[in-house]
Amino acid sequence: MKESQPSAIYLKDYKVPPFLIDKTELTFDLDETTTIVTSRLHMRRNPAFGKSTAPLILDGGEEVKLIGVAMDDYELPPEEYRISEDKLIITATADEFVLTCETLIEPQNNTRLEGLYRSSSMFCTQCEAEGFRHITYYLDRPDVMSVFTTTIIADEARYPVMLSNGNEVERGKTDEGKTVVVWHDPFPKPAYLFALVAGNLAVKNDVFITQSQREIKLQIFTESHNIDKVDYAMEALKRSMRWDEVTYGREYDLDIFMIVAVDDFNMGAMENKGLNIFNSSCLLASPETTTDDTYLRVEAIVAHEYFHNWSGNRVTCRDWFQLSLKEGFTVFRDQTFSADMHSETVKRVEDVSFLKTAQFAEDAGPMAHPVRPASFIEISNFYTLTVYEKGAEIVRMIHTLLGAEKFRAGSDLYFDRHDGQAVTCDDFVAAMQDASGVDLSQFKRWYSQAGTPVVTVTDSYEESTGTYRLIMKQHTPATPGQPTKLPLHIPVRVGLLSQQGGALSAQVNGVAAEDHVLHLKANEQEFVFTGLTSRPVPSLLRSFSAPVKLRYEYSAKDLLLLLSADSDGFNRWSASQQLAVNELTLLINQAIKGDELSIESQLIQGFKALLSDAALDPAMVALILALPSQAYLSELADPIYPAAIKQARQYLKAQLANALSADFERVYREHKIHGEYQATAEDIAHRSLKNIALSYWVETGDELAQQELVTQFQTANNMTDQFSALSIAVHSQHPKAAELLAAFYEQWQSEPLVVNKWLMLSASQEQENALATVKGLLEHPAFDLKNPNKVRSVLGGFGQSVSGFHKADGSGYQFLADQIILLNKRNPQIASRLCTPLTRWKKLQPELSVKMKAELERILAENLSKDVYEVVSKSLA
Ligand code: B3K
Ligand code: ZN
Repeated sequence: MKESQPSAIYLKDYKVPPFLIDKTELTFDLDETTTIVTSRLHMRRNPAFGKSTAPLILDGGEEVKLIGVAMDDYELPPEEYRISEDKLIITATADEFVLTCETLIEPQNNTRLEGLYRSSSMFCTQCEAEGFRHITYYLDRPDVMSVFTTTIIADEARYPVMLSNGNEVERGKTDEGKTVVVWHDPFPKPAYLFALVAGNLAVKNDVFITQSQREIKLQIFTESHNIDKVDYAMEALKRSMRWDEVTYGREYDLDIFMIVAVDDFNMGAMENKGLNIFNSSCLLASPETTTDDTYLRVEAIVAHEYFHNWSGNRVTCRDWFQLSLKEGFTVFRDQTFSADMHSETVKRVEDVSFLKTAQFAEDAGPMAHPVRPASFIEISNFYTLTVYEKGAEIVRMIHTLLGAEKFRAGSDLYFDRHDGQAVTCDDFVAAMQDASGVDLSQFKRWYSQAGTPVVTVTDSYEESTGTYRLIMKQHTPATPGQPTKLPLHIPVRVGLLSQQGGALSAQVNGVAAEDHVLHLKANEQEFVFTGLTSRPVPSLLRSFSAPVKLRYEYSAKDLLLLLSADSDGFNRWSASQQLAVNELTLLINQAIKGDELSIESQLIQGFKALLSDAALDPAMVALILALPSQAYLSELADPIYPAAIKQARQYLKAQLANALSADFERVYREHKIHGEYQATAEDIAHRSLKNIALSYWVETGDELAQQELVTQFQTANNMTDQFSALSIAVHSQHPKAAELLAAFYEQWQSEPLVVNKWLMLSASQEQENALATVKGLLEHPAFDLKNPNKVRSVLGGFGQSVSGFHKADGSGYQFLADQIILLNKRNPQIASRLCTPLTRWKKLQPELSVKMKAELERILAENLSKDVYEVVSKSLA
């Protein structure tokens, strides 16, 4: 452990910056080992700070070497400044001055992948949240917005492409024959949106004509061997640009928009102004190498980063506590975009399923925090599902409360009022409220209260008056630092069905409708429906109108009715999940007791009807057929018995497969697509149903099914079908699983993104020697500790292997802890992310819980980065 532990910073301590930087002029003399950065910062004291003689304190990184510093061209002697840890402190300054700093950095040795670093043979940057300070000394905070001019000097032969934000304004040569390129970005921006790329890159060009008839040059850059895989991303970009014009009235502002793909990247992508940088796994796509899921992910991330140009760049965050201002809103925007491009219901089911699995688990764990956190030690740890996904749910609820038209008026007001500013979540809500006249004062608590609210519903029906009553109670459990909670304003969308499944119109407060948004604001509240003639079945929380856990005692009969007849597609899925969860819970309890598993599954009847109804959307059928995941069942369980959950899922799947074997075989055959691969909603839907049907059919052990799987693997014309066949083989203990895994690697070894999928699948296998397998993968030529995608594939895959990760002797946890300790110094952000599975220790069955806790304690005894320290210490608190 370190002598002094890193300390937290608090939202309540926010102060405006004492200095502003109107203009930032940067020169990079690029070199792999030593790059010289010269900055000229046009600074002045901030009038909003009040009169002050406060010293100038610039943020830096411990590895940034200061060569010299001058104020208005007066070279400061060492006694006029000091460097304390990672800050450059200049005591005496004028009210307005130009500060020149010359610094030296070593991109080659930058393994954190923050600041300026090398990926393959190129230079690239990542500055959000606090990466810019690893390039040069600066006021590295989002409320300091500056106009950047960037000069790049490099050897043209190796770096013919040299890019930064904005427009290229000059190109020339130095006396030594190096190339000099100057970029100017007219839009003031915080340093976190700065970007630089240099490399020998291929480019795909295109154009987009905006709604006001401006021509925008579009460019996607990759290493040359990947340039044939960017067409889909380019089309997705154009669709996003058009959609933002139509849906939000937002037009692109610069004359050029560039995207660059890099292989070594800590996360998915980054919205730098005019120069987005992408993890190649989130940009490249081709039918042979990319699955349907990844196609959709590429489209969504291209859209997300593009949408940030308004929600993030033109209007940015005042401080990092407000991160959800841009992320929650932008996730909501990309979710709606994808829904518009494909199927609204399918998209909603996928998003909610993810939220309920992963964000709910975060909310129930030691890192639980509000969407607008009140404090943090390391901001990189707060790029969380809570800030992103729950943040998007908050914006969605505002949309529900205001209705589409007023929501648009609110977003127009927000963008107009705050263009060019760095603002807060309160400013966002104020714009929504001012434009709509809807009171959001209680609603705002969603930003500051952590934890998932539980809404418990009971009902009664009065035959004589045809009156139906719903009584709703809300309760938000305690979370770290927040023992008690206030009631939230929760929009609960409700419809009523007759016992035959027909939609009923009923009156609430004098308004008759088939669908009502109820405003739950008190801890307990009654809602009265009138005008009924018989007892209805309630369809509650339609479209998942609020991110809460809903408790209502549905009978299996009610759930089957909702599954077959609800007009709300989301709740049909939800009913099937609830049925499955109820049955799996019984089975899990049998498994924990060591009893023989047995159940009369009601799902058989429900699934049979689905499989025979040709009118249904195959994508929805596929989603309903997918049993609740190991991760979701773990979130619901307390304590978690991983092996019992796995056993219960396998048992139920086999029961369903055996009972409906002929239906699965038929559906598998009916949904085969003949012809060329297309990533359209329709084809994706057929493939998803076909492949889940295959997974059930294979589960029966039928030899014909096993043969079909091998044929699909060998003859598929697309990665979705080939990889589905392989995954099913691996997870169903198919006799040829090992052979197919080897063949797959052999076929795709020269495609790193496909190899990553292979690494993940190999690491996730359920087998006696799972731990030995994963250790072997770390030694495999395809593995590379420097590449975050590969680390995530192997260690993320391993986390899914119950027999490997949750090995009874704790050796799986020990292995993960070893990897975290190894990466802690090299790449703190990645190391910190890897801690997530260990943060669940308190909920694990007792024998495993102590072993997991011991590994966290072992990590805490190391000399830790802020990133890892924060997660591990909070987990043990
Ligand atoms: N804004 C970036 C995320 C940056 C993460 C920094 N640790 C990508 C995005 O959300 O669009
Ligand atoms: Zn984002």
